Order: sequence, then C-alpha cells, then structure tokens
Amino acid sequence: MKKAVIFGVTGQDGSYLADLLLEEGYSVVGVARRSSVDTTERLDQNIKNVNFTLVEGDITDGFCVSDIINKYEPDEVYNLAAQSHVGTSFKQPTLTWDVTAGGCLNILEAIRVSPRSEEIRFYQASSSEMFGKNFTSVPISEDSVGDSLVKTETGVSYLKYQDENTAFIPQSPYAIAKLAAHHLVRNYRDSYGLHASNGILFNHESERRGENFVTRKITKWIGRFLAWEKQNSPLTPPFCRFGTSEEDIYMPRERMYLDMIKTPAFPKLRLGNLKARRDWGHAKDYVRGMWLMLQQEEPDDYVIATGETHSVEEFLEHAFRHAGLGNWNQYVYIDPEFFRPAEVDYLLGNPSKAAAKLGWRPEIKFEELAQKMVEADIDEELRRSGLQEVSDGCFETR
Ligand code: NDP
Ligand code: GDR
Repeated sequence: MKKAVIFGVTGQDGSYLADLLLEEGYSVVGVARRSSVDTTERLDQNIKNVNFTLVEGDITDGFCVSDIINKYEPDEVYNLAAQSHVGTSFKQPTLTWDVTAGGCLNILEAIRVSPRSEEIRFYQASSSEMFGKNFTSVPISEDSVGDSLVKTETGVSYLKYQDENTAFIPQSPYAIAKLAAHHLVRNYRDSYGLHASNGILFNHESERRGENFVTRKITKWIGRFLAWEKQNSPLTPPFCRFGTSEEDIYMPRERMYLDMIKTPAFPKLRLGNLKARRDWGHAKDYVRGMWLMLQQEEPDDYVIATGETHSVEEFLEHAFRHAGLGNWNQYVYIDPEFFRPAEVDYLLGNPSKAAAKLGWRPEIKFEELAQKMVEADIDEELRRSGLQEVSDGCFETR
C-alpha cells in the first residue's frame, strides 16, 4: 500500500486530496498544526478511515517536519500548507514568508537528508499569483476584442495567457514567498536529483473554500442572507436603497415596514476590486492534477487551469442570479478595506502541457462551480438556522 504525507491537510485542497488518495488505496498521514479550536471539519468523512492518520505538526519547525518524514516513511509528500491569503500577506509578511517559503525549504531539506530521499516524490503547491501582472501574448486571427484579447493600433489581435514559460513578476509578499519555494523545488531537483514537482495552480474554489476568499465570501453571504430573510420577513417586502451612509452598508426594508415592525437590517456584502479577472476551477479537479504529477517518471512543473477567465463581477452576477436574487448591485457595498496595495488584474492559464503529458482536464467550469457553491451555502445556512426546505420554495422552521 502506498503511503502519502499531506502537509496542510485541514485546508480546502488537503481535504480533497485526502479523499482522492484514500479512494486510490493509499495510506494517508495528514499533518495539522496545533490549534485552540478543532480545524478538522473538512476531514469529517476521513477521520474514522483506518487508512487515515492525523498527526500534529507545523512546517515552520524543521525538526518536526524531519521527524514526520522519517517516522512515516512516505512514498509521496504533498506540501499544501501555507499562509494562503494574498491580502493577509500584506499585513503579515514575515509570517507569510516563514510558513510559505521557509516551510517548503524545511520539507525539501528533510527529504534531502532522509535515507529514503530517492524513493520519495514531492509536490509543491505553487501558484498563478507568481505571474503577477505578467502574461504571454500571441497573435491570433480573431477579429473581435474579447476579454482575453488585446487589439493593437495596427489591428492585430493578441491572446493573453500564462503558461510554464511566462516570466514571474510577483505582486505580493505571498506570491514572492511562493516564488522562492518554487525555485527551491527546481533547485533541489537539479542539485540533488529529488523527484520534486511544482504545480502552478490557478484559482480553484469549492464548497469547502475558505470563507475569506472572494467566491466563498459571496456564496456564504448569499446563504446567510436568504436564511435571515426567511426568518425575518414572512411578508418579504422588497429591498431598497436610501443613499445615506448607514444604509449604504446595511439593507433596510422599506422604511414604513421597518418602522412598523422594527425588522433588523442585514449587513451588505462588502467587497473590494470587482474588476480583477481570475481563471477559476474546482478544487476536486485540481487535486487530481497534483496526484498525476507525482505518478510521472520524471518530475516537472505544470500549469493547472481551466483556460477561461472571468471577473469578480461576473462571479457575483452568476451567484446572485442562481440564488434568485437578481441584480447584485443593491446588495453590495464597495469597501476600500478590501482593496490590496498591489493587485493581480488578469489571470488566464494555458493548461496544454498538463493536458498533453498528464492527460488532465477540468470537469467543472465557471458556471457550474458558482452554482455548486451557491447551492451548498444556501442549504448549509438554512440547516444551521433551523430552517429546512420541505418542498420546492416552501420553508418551515423546525
Ligand atoms: P487553505 O488556506 O485552505 O489551507 C492551507 C493549509 O495550510 C491549512 O491546512 C492550514 O492549517 C495549513 N497551514 C498553515 N500554516 C501552517 C503551518 N505553519 N504548519 C502547518 N500547516 C499550516 O489553502 P488551499 O487548500 O486553498 O490551498 C492549498 C495550497 O495551495 C496552499 O499552499 C495555497 O497557497 C496553494 N494554492 C491555492 C490555490 C487556490 O486557489 N486554492 C491556487 C494556487 C495555490 P489550518 O487549518 O490550521 O489553518
Ligand atoms: P486570490 O484569491 O487573491 O486570487 O488568491 P481571492 O479570492 O482572495 O481574490 C480574488 C480577487 O478578488 C478580489 N476581491 C476580493 N478578494 C477577497 N479575498 N475579498 C474581497 O472582499 C474581495 N473583493 C474583491 C481580490 O482583490 C482578487 O483580485 C487565491 C488564493 O487561494 C491563493 O492562495 C492562490 O495562490 C491564488 O488564489 C491562485
């Protein structure tokens, strides 16, 4: 039976990767850092599996990392652990560096000095954030100027994308730490012959996505709002804006209605830059890409992406429409707090190499992704607030 160690097992990707490896017949050792609260919610389905072991460990502690690798003798090691929030990395750059860059180095060193170093295959979670503002552009015959095309004054259209050959110009402490780790992996591969691969993964989301990443923040808000609406307004009057600053942030019902029954207002969804474009896929597809990389004879670096780009605004549109809420404008407050000191404006991955060499293709694309996330959060919030759906569109309180 093959054995894998997953650093970052409690995260979105860690939990999906644990699911996949257990399905593939692996024995999985998941490493979780010590916390004052339980962080294993995403692993509920695996905790009782006899082939799953949860161990305590922190990747910033090199001795701890070495102990785990020597004790469990894995065939495959996946490093998914990171301070993974780009916005937070501007506020906590040192921590981000220590975990996201230093943690990877600790794992590489532990593998290098291990007596089993030749038998261990290593996966590092690199990121499309490393491209920053950069992209590759190729002339194409398209006549129109679409989202991913630029048309020059001479009338030539170019397609803008990122792939394994696009130069990295990172735009945040997070991306710089990821790039350091990325080069360390390449360097340990070249210098010591480690079977170490970087997966340059573009944004991937899911029903298990962290709640402060933009897609989940949106779908979670929709779920909470709909649950609140069901509880607070049997008459469901329409929402409206009055234009005062408080009401820009809260969503009062019609003033008459408010005054009459003192219904509490619900906070608006506060967001930052809606123009940023991302290549969004589903995490379940992306962990398959990670695993496929370690099944190759030779280690290498691969872009994993859907090949589509959409703005945050488009995600909002899809999510609100799917929830039956119509125009998102009236529910959203643009808050300067969520703008970053430097932004990555445009990401569109070209996964041709992964398709050709790994046979990898995404099964879930943008619209289905948004739909799945909205539905899961509505269900979850209705359940949590004691409301359950008894038939289509009809709710009752338990
Ligand atoms: P999450 O933020 O959901 O998970 C990060 C994991 O790292 C959590 O399990 C977290 O533990 C753990 N962790 C943080 N600090 C430490 C530490 N010091 N020691 C041990 N574990 C630690 O991220 P995702 O699952 O979304 O992403 C997985 C990896 O892929 C990350 O490295 C991320 O940077 C990278 N990535 C993600 C992309 C995406 O779109 N999701 C795209 C490209 C790269 P805890 O639960 O205790 O916080
Ligand atoms: P990103 O994901 O920074 O791409 O990093 P995130 O969802 O945080 O942001 C995507 C875009 O949305 C804009 N945005 C907001 N973002 C957040 N978090 N909150 C908001 O309120 C908000 N409003 C607008 C952001 O400015 C950005 O342009 C993710 C992480 O998973 C990284 O770990 C990973 O490496 C990259 O994806 C690929």
